[in-house]
Amino acid sequence: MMESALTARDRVGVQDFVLLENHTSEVAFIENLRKRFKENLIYTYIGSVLVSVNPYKDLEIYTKQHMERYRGVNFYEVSPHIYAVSDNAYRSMRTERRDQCMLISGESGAGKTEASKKVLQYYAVTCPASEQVQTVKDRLLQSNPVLEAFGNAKTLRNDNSSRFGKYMDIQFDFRGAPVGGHILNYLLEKSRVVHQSHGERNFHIFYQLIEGGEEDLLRRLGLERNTQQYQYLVKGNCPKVSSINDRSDWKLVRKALSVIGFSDDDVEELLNIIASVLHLGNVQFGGEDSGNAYITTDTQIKYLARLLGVDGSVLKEALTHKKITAKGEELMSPLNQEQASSARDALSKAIYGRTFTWLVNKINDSLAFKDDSFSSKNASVIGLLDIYGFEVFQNNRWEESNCGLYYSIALLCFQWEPVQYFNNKIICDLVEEKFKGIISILDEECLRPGDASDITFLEKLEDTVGGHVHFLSHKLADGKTRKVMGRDEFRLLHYAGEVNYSVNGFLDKNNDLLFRNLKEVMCMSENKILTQCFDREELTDRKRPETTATQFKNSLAKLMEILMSKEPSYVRCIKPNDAKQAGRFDEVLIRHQVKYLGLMENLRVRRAGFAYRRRYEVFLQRYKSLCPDTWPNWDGRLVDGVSTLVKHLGYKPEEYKLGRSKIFIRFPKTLFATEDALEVRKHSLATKLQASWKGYS
Ligand code: AD9
Ligand code: MG
Repeated sequence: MMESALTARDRVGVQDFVLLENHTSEVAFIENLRKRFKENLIYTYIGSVLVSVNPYKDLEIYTKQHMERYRGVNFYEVSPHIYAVSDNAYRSMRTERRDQCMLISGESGAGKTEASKKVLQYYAVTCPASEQVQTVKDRLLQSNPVLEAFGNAKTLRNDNSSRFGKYMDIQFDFRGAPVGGHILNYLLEKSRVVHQSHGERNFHIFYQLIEGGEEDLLRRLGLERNTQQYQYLVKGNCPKVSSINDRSDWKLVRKALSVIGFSDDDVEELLNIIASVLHLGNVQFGGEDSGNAYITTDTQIKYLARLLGVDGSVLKEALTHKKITAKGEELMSPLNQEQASSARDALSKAIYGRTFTWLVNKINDSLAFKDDSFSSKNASVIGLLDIYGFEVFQNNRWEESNCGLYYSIALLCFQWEPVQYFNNKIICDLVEEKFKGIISILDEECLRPGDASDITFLEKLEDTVGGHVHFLSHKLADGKTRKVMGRDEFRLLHYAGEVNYSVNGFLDKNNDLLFRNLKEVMCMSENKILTQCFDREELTDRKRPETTATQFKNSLAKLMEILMSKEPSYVRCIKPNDAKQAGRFDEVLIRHQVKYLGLMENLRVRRAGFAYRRRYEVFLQRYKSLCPDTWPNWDGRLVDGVSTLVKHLGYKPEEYKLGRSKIFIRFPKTLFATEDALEVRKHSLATKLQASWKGYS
């Protein structure tokens, strides 16, 4: 009898790592993941933390029936699932009246975005609905394809990689119905608009429009149905992706835009902008003998003038000159070819980036809470955090790398969860501390006239934070050189591991330069979206706008505040292989992720002190069949029932404690034995049942 329970565990592993016999062994940890992965059991708990391994195939585990199975059921009564975590957060929100947040982490392609979509779908299906609520649910769901079209792209690691960070609040009313939502977006990877690495693509929307756009639409926009005609789409040499159907995605996105409440006018203006970016990319420059740039592609300017609603000749001049002030007079100083190309690219990035922010705002308007009888202040909230994935193995170049310094600051500063954030406080201070932190040194160098460069920035860093135990560069304290490090890089020792940063391009990227005269042209645009994106105030404001790093630091601080006010649940996503293939479990890759997701630490924390805690009713419900006094029902106080039950099971006093509403079990071994007993009982019942059935037949 005992053997059959053990055999099952041998085959499918344990569903909670806390139950692993050898809990300090990484090998045992990974072995358990492997067993489960092989059986298509992609979810496993570490206590209440959900670990998820991307199956890279459709498992039939997200049906309506599955949702029903998890609805209102306690965590441990069912097998691990993202729905169980979703339901648990929902119930805590309802019963304890505490706002919740779900922090989803993992490297690029590990399944964070898919997980957050599953959570949203779960609430959309299982939460109560009225007609009005249905509209909100539809809009919440449809915001995804739109944001993904404009903010996701095919990268080497993920065919649908999120190139922006996203935090989404779902607001619920007192009946527990979703009545609104709000999205915060972070750091769209704008550089992708003008350049893609080999094997990668620009944002999906460009391909969708060209492949799926109706004939007359393309004609109006002056576009050809051939992505290879556009400079901004050929850099990665990757027009088609086998897992993506741009044409049918176009239809989905078009429909989603309508559901969210975009008018035909909005859509038209939006597509005018998308097409303009493609035309801008095709604007080419020639060089006069003097070296000054001139535009060789007038057709593009014609389209741009019409689509953006600007004066063609003003645009032409702005693309080839920069306005300077000399002795109180404004002069147009000509740019050379290279400068003109970067001015053009800066404009494309600014247009796309700001339009993306407009899009998020517009979606927020449509998700905003509209019930007069109930204010959003009274709403309960579940927040979903899905920030794009990271890579710790590579050298991190600013923004260009998979994550960039931006992301790494995020990695530095909150390490995905508030608890670890505090542990990581030292590094946070290193980056943030007002006067000598890395960001303020960077800002200072950006503002300093004269010879400021990426290298002087690094030197300043060495002078000010060089002695910090979490900071390394090629310079050693005694003036000697650390040979293993380049002269243009520094290294930070994060909680998750060491990360090298190359300083090349830091200053430029931080300035995010868009020449003033190009801004002026955009402020004159008649495109209704762009008039909202480029505010004339910006031109009059003499104050220097905040640098990108500072902006990010501030928005991150705000996010931290939001997260800290909520009760967190954690989902840790693991990518099983780099080939995006089903059934492949690459141990080296997985071991890395177990390390930098801090899973062994999670497990250790979980097992320290009382490893296992359960509410009385849950514990009793699950194990009552193991004791004749509590089976089939216990009539008395719950605490007495639990006490009777554990005494019957032979728990020793030092093995457990009875709290106010929960039982705390010190050693997983104890629980392990109880689980086994349950398994054995189930097995013997099944055998008996089978025997009695045989008797009937
Ligand atoms: V990135 O940091 O945005 O580059 P994510 O978001 O972690 O990354 P994503 O959710 O986009 O990864 O998942 C990548 C791909 O894995 C998806 O497009 C699916 O093809 C596949 N995937 C992920 N999760 C599941 C799942 N639960 N079931 C089936 C999945 N396939
Ligand atoms: Mg993603």
